[in-house]
Amino acid sequence: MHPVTLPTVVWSEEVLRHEPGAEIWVGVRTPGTEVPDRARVLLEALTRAGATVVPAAAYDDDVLRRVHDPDLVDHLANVAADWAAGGYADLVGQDRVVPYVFPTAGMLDGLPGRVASATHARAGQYCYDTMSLVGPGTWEAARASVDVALTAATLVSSGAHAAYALVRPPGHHVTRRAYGGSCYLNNAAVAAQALRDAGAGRVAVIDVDAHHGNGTQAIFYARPDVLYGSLHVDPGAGWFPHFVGFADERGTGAGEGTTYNLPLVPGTGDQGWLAALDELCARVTASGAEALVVSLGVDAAGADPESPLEVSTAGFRAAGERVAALGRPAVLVHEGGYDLARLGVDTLAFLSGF
Ligand code: SP5
Ligand code: ZN
Repeated sequence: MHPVTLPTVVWSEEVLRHEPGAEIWVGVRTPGTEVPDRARVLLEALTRAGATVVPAAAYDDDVLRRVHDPDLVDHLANVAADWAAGGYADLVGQDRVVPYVFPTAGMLDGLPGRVASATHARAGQYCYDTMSLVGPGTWEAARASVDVALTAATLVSSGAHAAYALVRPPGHHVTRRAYGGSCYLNNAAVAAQALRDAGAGRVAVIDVDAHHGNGTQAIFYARPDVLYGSLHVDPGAGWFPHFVGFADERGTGAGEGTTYNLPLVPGTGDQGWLAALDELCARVTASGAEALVVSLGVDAAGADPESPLEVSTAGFRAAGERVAALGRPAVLVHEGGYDLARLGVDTLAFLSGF
């Protein structure tokens, strides 16, 4: 047996500090799925497999505040403390930040957006669902994940062929100024921007998470220098994020033609999933991208509670091989994967294949 060379793993203990506590889904409080044990499982699996683990370095907010509206960053940095100071835990029995009203385009109907004075209303200005709760450690974990992603990007920009950012909460659902989908800051988008800043002429984001990365797509939708390609369960078949991730979304303006969506029918297994990945890889090759960011979610796994795709461990390994065959340096950024029994095995399979 050959020893497998794994990408360097970048890690911070701080990612454990986000405890969503629950998700409010169609009005019902259900157990949170994006739990700290996800990161523990991943660290354990990779350590046991002999991966080199390095600590994240601290970065300033420069890249973060270019990828996101600084107002979103400030909101996330402060809202848990505002909620605590507002006494909501005692007043309403809710110690997490949960929005209840959303100033949608339809509500405002052209009027300017105002800054709500009430903390419980302000929560809906930056969050687009009820499933992404904010608690006392959410900001610390999300911000640490950005440092992990930036450290991995620096390793790759400095000559490493690959580095794996072991992050949570995940990030690919976060747009320029709105969070949701169990995500708070867009780690993959930050990594892509950092690779561009370090000199990569073109960067391709390959998103293999079971859900469409609507946030990453939105951030780069009009940009020709960062491609976004995704395979995911068809939002048109009733799956999150429901409103975005359709095949006819192809970019706009100077970014026209640099977004590729490959929605898959529920039940798609290795064969269909890998065929879609092959199509995406061909696009990436044709684009001339010099570096890659992989949004590595493994929730396409058969038993995952959050997606109806049916990818096997062998499928994840084959996917890692295909992405490696692109021959480009890659920052691998963790996204979803909620079956704790498969999360470590499937992620290790992808990374070993790579
Ligand atoms: C990063 C990522 O994989 N985000 C996925 C977010 C999708 N969440 C959709 C949730 C749909 C309802 N799930 C019910 C879970 C009950 N706890
Ligand atoms: Zn997902």
